[in-house]
Amino acid sequence: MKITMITGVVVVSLFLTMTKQIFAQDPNLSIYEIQYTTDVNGASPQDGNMVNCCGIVVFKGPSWKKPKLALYDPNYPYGWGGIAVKDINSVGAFDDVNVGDWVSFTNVLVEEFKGTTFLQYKEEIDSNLVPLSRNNPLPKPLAVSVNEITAPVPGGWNGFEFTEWLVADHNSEKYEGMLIKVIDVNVQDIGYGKGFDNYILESNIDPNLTCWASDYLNIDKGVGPIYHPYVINGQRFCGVSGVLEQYTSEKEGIYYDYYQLLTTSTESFIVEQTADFDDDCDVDFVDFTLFAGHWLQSGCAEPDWCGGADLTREQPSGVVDLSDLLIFVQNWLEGK
Ligand SMILES: [Ca+2]
Ligand SMILES: [Ca+2]
Ligand SMILES: [Ca+2]
Repeated sequence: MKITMITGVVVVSLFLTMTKQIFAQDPNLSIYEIQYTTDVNGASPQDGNMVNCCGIVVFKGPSWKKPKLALYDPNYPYGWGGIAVKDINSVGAFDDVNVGDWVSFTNVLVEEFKGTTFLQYKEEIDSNLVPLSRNNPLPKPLAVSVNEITAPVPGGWNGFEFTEWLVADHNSEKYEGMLIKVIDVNVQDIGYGKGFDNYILESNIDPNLTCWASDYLNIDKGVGPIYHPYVINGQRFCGVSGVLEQYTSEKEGIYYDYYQLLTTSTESFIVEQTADFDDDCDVDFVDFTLFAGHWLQSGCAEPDWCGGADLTREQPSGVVDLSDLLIFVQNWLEGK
């Protein structure tokens, strides 16, 4: 009896030591090392592993959804530099986390869930979160062309509807979890995807190019509506930004595998590009020439504001001066 107990204690303590060692051996990985993959379906090579990671919070999901963050590694601005994190049991792990915080996670599980690579925060595996610094500058969303995150292709037909909405390839995978932006698009149609919460954004330059977007995590949408109020058929946007998410599932014989641009707030929608004076959604030398034509002009007033060159709309000065030039410069090459 005594020997059995002693053996038991030894086994348990050995197990604890080993478990501790396993935890201690969690690799410190960058987002890139977790996300980069050559897998045809886009799955992470770290799927199922416990890791330590991570980066700057660029998005925190709305309070009415399961707590979710989007993290960004500024060392990888052009691909494989973003990842989603979920507080899977909603234990309030992200309550004190804000956009702009640089956070470090230990013991989080890498999990492919419905096509997206998540870092799962779970108390039962001793996940921990430490904010390293606050108020880090946020990256500008990376401008990608619409066909880089191309919409799924409809296939199959059961007499009523398509039974497949599948992307032709997973070339969009490198943008998963990243803050990206498409330029000069319109809402071609709404009501797509598994939850009918996707809409099609069509390029105004080439209508053959389309991608899918959704507002289901948009913090300014509110709980009730499916879409942000800006999203109506035919609405043109100079830009729509958001975090890219892959979604795969099967529901009642309909198969889905698509990438959706998840808008994050009202600011995700650029209805008019500031400092774009020729209405082509970009800010370039043409706009600069138009701006310069109004330089030092005074008496700017509604509705023309000196051809729009009096850019300080919140506190209009009535003069086109340095404060307007500053705004112009801040928007230089936007939409390019
Ligand atoms: Ca994926
Ligand atoms: Ca991934
Ligand atoms: Ca322009």
